[in-house]
Amino acid sequence: MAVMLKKKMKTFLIAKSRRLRGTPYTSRIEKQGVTAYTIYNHMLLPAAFGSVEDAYHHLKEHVQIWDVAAERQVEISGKDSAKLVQLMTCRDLSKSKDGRCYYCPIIDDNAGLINDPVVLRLNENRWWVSLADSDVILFAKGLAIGNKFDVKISEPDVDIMAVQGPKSFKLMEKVFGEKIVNLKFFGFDYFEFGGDKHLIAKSGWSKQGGYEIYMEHNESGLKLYDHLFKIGKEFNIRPGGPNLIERIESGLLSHGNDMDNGDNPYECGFDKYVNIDSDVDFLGKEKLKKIKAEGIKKKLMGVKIDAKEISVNGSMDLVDEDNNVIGELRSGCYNPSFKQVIGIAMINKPHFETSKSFKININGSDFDGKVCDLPFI
Ligand code: THG
Repeated sequence: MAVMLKKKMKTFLIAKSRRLRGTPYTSRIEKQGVTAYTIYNHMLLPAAFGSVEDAYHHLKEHVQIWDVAAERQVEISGKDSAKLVQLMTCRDLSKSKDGRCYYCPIIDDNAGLINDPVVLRLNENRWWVSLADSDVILFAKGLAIGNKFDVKISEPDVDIMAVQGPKSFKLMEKVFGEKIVNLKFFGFDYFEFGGDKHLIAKSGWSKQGGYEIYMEHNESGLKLYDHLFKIGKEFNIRPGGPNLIERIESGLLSHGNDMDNGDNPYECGFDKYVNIDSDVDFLGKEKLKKIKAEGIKKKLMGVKIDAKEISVNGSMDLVDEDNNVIGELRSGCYNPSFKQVIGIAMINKPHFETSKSFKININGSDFDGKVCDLPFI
């Protein structure tokens, strides 16, 4: 995942190949100074343009454009498309509306998380599932084949650029007028630029506000990318990417880091996206009822650690005063506003209560920490 690249840390080049795809924006961001990539859905995702801490302060004050083309779409269309999308998620989509986005845990028959995408209802018979990092297209195809559903499943050429930060509203208003400011959170509509209509949603993987432009027309879309940088100078615009510091303090979860197929939605605090009492049919429903009745045995919580730096790659044990493991740290970084390390950890029962203290070993030394609620702010 995104890391703070310290001088003392060894760094390595990424060997690009056909299997590890660039995006339509790659040549641009490489001119604009990208310094680190992570891999997401077999694609390059910018993780840093220099200091992640500088980018954090900038994101909270100004506006950034992010190449998040790695958030791939699975398009599901056809007569049974609504049935298939519903089968994959525990969120009740029976009252969903065209032009709306829905954050939807995708789970398997054992209620293990497979992904946590944003689902866009283009219309009743055409959906985009905007993915975190796992191969949902294969899961969807398997389910469609097994159930003999009448659907088409594809990965369309859609490459999202996100416009994030408090000044994103003024910037986008300059291009698209007042209508775009009035878009509801998680609503989307089509906006004209360069002779094409572009799907734009009020959404994004930060809590600083902004939009996501689902680019389908590369010629006008890349003109829009360049145009935003040109007219964005007065808003101190910069290229960026999902910011590790900001997304942790905002409690935005990262599939594969904070949770994976070994965790269920209740353990991840997704209760409001679980509808076991509705009559819709989805995988894992019976299992979820059982989990609900029995209660969860671990829970994602926030942690605050009295340390000035950490690099989480893998899981790190959290132990109590008797050296018993009480949970594992899954993401974490130094936060300059909290002036300590904050992170996201899976805490075992019965320890998942706020203020529970623990110790963690970082580079050979023990540090004190406390469990807290998510989000941090
Ligand atoms: N945008 C789009 N696709 C994506 C992401 C995105 N795919 C990958 C990844 N991000 C999926 N994960 C998330 C996690 C959180 C949110 C969106 C996608 C999010 N959550 C809000 C929150 O938690 O407050 C709102 C949730 C809600 O409305 O219920 O935005 O960012 N296109």
